[in-house]
Amino acid sequence: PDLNIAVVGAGLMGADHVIRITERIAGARVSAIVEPDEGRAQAALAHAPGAVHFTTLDDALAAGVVEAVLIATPGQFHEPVLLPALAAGIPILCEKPLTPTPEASLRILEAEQATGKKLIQVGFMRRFDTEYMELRELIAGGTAGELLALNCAHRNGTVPDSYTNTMLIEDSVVHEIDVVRYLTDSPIVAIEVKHGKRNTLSPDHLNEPIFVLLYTESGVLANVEMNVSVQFGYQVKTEAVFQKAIAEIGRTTGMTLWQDGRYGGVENASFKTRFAAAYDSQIQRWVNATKRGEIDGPSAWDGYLASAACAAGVTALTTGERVDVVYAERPAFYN
Ligand code: ISE
Repeated sequence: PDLNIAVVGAGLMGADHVIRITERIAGARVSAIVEPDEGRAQAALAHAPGAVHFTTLDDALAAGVVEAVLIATPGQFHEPVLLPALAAGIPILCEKPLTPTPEASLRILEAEQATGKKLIQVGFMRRFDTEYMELRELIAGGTAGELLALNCAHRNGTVPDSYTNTMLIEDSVVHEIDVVRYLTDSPIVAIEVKHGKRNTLSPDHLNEPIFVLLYTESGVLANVEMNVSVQFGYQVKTEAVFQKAIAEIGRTTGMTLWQDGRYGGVENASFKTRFAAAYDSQIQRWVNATKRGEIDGPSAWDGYLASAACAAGVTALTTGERVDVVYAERPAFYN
């Protein structure tokens, strides 16, 4: 029987996951849409046959129609949804960030440990992108020599008005914070942020692009260009510098057309298309794992580590100094 999933938050990402689960994921269906905004809820319901609309997760849980939860609200609203979902003891796929602050993430870790089971998987979907996986294997395999540095570019065409400066770190660079650790298998020990020349096409309240240095324990340094007003489209690329080689992932793919003295192709407009295959694989593997009572991807502990690094990143954003990351000790539960 299909796993009955409540999708909480039917904004950009939630609405995309509803379509994904209905059209592409095997062994699962959307049974509930939890969304306070009526218009968004109705739009999502059109892609979720048989699903019921609720305004809170508690109502959906009380109705007995939920076996798993996919949380896609903005990050600051994750904790109030995670806690009742944990209390209900059901599997959770939580979009990144787990929570914006490490203090909130630690509360989530406590609540998860109290259930006795790893119920939370965090939506760091880049770990399911085939090129990131290939690069990780190349690094671990050693055939290119030692990895020395990573040059990362993370570019959004535009961002909504609700996007703030701290979200440059907590909502966007959080992806590199997780994936650099995943690629290098080494924790991030310090972060430094520099501001570039401000893009006057940015919303007035934003000061970007920024350049973020992620120092890993292994000595590998990652440089991230974080740019959210670059207008032309959405692009996430990485160049890996090895002792004996250079590897590049994230090049725009698709048809190249030569015509009228020009050549080119179509760039992604959003993460929804750029990472579509990664999201599909992430959700399918999560659904399959729930049936074994497991998770199959980054855990709440990974989410906490990213939040702790983000806290240092937010300090670095305002001071321009190199800031050390402080981590709590890992509970045996997460070994
Ligand atoms: C957004 O929330 C995402 O998660 C995207 O993957 C990221 O590229 C974007 O910068 C974030 O705002």
